[in-house]
Amino acid sequence: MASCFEQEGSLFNFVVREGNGVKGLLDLGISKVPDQYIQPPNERIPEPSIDSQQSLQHAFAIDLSLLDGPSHDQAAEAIVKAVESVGFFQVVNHGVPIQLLESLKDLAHRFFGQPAEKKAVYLKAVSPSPLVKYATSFEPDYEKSLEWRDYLSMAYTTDEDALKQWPNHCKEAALEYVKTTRRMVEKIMEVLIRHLLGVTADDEEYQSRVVELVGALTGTRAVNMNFYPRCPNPDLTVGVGRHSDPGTLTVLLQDGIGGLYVKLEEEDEQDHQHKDEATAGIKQPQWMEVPPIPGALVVNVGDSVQILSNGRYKSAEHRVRTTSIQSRVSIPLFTAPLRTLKIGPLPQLVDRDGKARYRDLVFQDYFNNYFTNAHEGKKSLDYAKITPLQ
Ligand SMILES: O=C(O)CCC(=O)C(=O)O
Repeated sequence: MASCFEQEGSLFNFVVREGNGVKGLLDLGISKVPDQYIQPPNERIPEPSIDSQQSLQHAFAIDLSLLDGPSHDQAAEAIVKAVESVGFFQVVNHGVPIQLLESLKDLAHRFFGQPAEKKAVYLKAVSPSPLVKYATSFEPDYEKSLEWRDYLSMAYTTDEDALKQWPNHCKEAALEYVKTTRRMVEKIMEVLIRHLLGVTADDEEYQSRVVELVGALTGTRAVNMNFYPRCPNPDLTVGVGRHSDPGTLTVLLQDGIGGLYVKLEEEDEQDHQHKDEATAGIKQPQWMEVPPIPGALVVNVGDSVQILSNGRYKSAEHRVRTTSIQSRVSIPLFTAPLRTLKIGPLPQLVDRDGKARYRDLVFQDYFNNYFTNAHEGKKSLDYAKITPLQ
């Protein structure tokens, strides 16, 4: 196998430019990952230890249907607490049909199981639609080591565009996913915004403002299908490197393989007042596996929400470990602010906190900066951070 890629850049061309992806590499019968996939030691993900304490704490899922009944306040409090501490939680009774979730996972396997030439038609340089992109790793041109993942990205504009331009074999299910997740995303964001403004669900004066803000913050949507082929060296590689998402909320469907990790944030002087017992007193970064729960969806908060909340809410830093046993799929639905929206800390919070921790910026600029860097934890937020004068 090694002889296939002796020439400088030939592996990169094979995997990235010609669209064979990691799947194509594995199909060559490799028994060891090529050097280009070996991560520096500090980025490697150790084999999971049974740290029952931490995974148990977050192994439960919030019943989202409770938001519509007499237990609204308890469910809302659980959401706020999760977002103030780690920036992620899982939900059940979310309103997205379980059958749809099952079929999305099947369709992802079917898409990536196709010969490379069928997938390569969606490589960015040749894709028949600006809405559809098939790729590998994250941003290979900016990365020192490649990530062990192939993916398909489908940006949503209108139902009509989706049905015309998204790949035939998954367009209907992916569109249904966009539609059926919409209400749950709005409900969660309404809870988060009301809490920031200190208003209740029956406060009619604020209701239309909250709805309008949530609409603008979730106005951009995209569905991805991630494929992590089984990997001969999970100890040396990453499926996805440490990162937070740039947008608002991500809803993620994962299969039963496991491997998604969320970081419990390090202790940060500025953040003391917003800690809860889940993360209080933690000095070193610790990672917790997000256990697959059948029928549940994972929700995580993106950088835009951390900015808007002046740091009260945390965007979740997460990463994915590879596995040698079976290929894994996940299907995230990304929601983000409208590209033209100016985002910045809510003025009420700046008044309350006495200072803004982030500057106001147009979301498109944040997005462009995000996608011209390799994954590097929450460094993406530096673009918006106001650094105190020394
Ligand atoms: O596959 C996962 O569990 C996470 C995927 C992810 O972080 C991403 O697509 O940005």
